[in-house]
Amino acid sequence: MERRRYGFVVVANRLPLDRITDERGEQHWARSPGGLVSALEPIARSAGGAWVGWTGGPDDDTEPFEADGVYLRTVPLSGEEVDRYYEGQSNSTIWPLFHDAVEQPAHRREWRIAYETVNRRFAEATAEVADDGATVWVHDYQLLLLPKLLRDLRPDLRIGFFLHIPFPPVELFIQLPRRAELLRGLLGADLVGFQQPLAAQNFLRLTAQLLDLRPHGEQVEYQGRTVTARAFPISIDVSEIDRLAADPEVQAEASRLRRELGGDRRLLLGVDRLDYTKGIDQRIEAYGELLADGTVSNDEAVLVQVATPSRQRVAQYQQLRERVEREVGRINGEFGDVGRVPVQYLFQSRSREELVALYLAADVMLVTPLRDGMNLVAKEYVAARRDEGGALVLSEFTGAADELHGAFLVNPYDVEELKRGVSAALRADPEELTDRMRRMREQVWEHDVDHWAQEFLRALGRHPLSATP
Ligand code: ADQ
Repeated sequence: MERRRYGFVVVANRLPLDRITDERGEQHWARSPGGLVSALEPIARSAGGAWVGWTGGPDDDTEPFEADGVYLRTVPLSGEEVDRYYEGQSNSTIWPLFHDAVEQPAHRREWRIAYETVNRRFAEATAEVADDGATVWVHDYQLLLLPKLLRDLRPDLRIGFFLHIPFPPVELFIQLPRRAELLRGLLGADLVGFQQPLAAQNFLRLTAQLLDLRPHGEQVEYQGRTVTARAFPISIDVSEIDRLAADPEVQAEASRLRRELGGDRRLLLGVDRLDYTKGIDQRIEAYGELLADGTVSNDEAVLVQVATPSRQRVAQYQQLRERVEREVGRINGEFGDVGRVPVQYLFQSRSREELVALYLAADVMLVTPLRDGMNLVAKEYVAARRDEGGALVLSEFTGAADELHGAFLVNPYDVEELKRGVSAALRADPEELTDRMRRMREQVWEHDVDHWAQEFLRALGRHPLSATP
C-alpha cells in the first residue's frame, strides 16, 4: 500500500495530543494546552501536514492516526529509552547545562547512546512521511541531532529547527561530551532559530571554535550549504488569553479568589512548572525576608505560588520540591495566623480559566527564573490584564526581559534586589503601573505566537533549497 506523504511536517518530542482518561475510565485524546500547539496545529492542518512525536507513555504502540486533519506519526519509546533519552540525556544533561548549569549536569554514556538512537528513529519516521522538497520544522533540545540525521536521509528537504530553551555560552557548551557532534546535528538545518540574539551568537561562535567555520553575520557556510542562525522570540496566543480574561465567569472567579484570600490583602502570584531554573525557592526565601524585616506583613499581603508537578522521577526535582515545601512550612509557621497564612502553595496544575482568574486577581506577578529561554507566564499575565492593572516583577535572565520593558527587572540571584523589586512593585503609584502595563500590552499584542510562527516559516521559505533531490 502506498503511504501518503506530506508537504509540511512538525517534529517534536511530544505529539500535540494528550491521552486523557475520563470518569468512566475510557481513554481518549485531547489537544495539549499551550501556545506552541495552538500556533502550529492550525498551520499543520491548513497545509494538510503531519506531526511526528511521542505519545508520552513508555512502550506505547499506538499506530499513527489522523486527528483534526493532521496526520500524527507516533514514535514509540521503550521504558528504558524514556529513562535514558528523555529523563537522562535530555533532562539531566542538556537541560541543566543549557540553563547555565544552575544544577549540576550529569553525563552518562548510555544516555548519550539512547539519545542518538531515539533521534535516529525520529529522523527515519520523518523521512518516511515528508514529501519531496517538504518543509520540516523540528523543535527543541530533545532533538538536537535530528536535523543532520534527517538531511543524510533526505537532502531534498527544507529543514528548520527552533530551540525553546537558552543556548549556552561557549565555555559551558564545550563541557559536553561529543559536543562537535551536537553542533553538526544542528547544522543539518537550513535555519536555526533561538529565543534571543545572544543565543544565536553563541551558536555561531561555537561553529568557529569547534569546527573551524567562518561565520559572517548571522550565516555560516557548512558543507556547501548556508545555515542561518537568528532569534525568533516566541509568544502566546494573545486572543485566547484575552477572551478568557473577558469571560464573566473567569472574572467572577477572580473576585472570589481575592475575597477568599483575604479581601484587602495585596496578592502576589507565582505560576511555574516546579523546575529549579524558575527560581521558586529564591523567590519564596526573599518573601520570607520581607516578612521578617517588616517590609510586608501577613495582614497586608499574601503570596500564592502555583507549581505544576514536573519531571518527578528526576532526583533534582524531588529535592527542589522538598526545599520549597520546607521553606513554605517554615514561613507559614513563623509568620502565619490561624486561618491566614502568608504563603499559599499549590503543587498542582490548573486549567487555563483558573490561571487567567489568578492573573486577574494578582496585584504583583513574580516571574523570577535564574534562566529561562522566554517565559510565557510573563506574557500571559500581561495579555490577561485588559484593565491595565497589576505589576510584573521579571528576572533579567529570561528571554521575555528583552521585550517587556515595563516590568520591574531584577537579578534573582541578588536577594536584596529581588526584595527591592517586589516592594517597588507593591508601592508604585497606580499611574506609573498603568503606564508600564500599557507599554507591555502593546508589545504582546503586536507579537503573538502566530506572528512568531509566520516569521520563522517565512525566513525558512526564503532559504534556497540546498540540494537537488
Ligand atoms: P516552560 O519551561 O514550560 O517552557 P513557560 O514558558 O513559562 O515555561 O511555559 C509554561 C506554560 O505552562 C505556560 O503556558 C503556563 O501557563 C503553563 N503553566 C505553568 N504553570 C502552570 C500550572 N500550575 N497550571 C497550568 N498551567 C501552567 C519552555 C521554555 C520557556 C519557553 C517555552 C516556549 O523553558 O523558556 O518560553 O518553552 O518556548
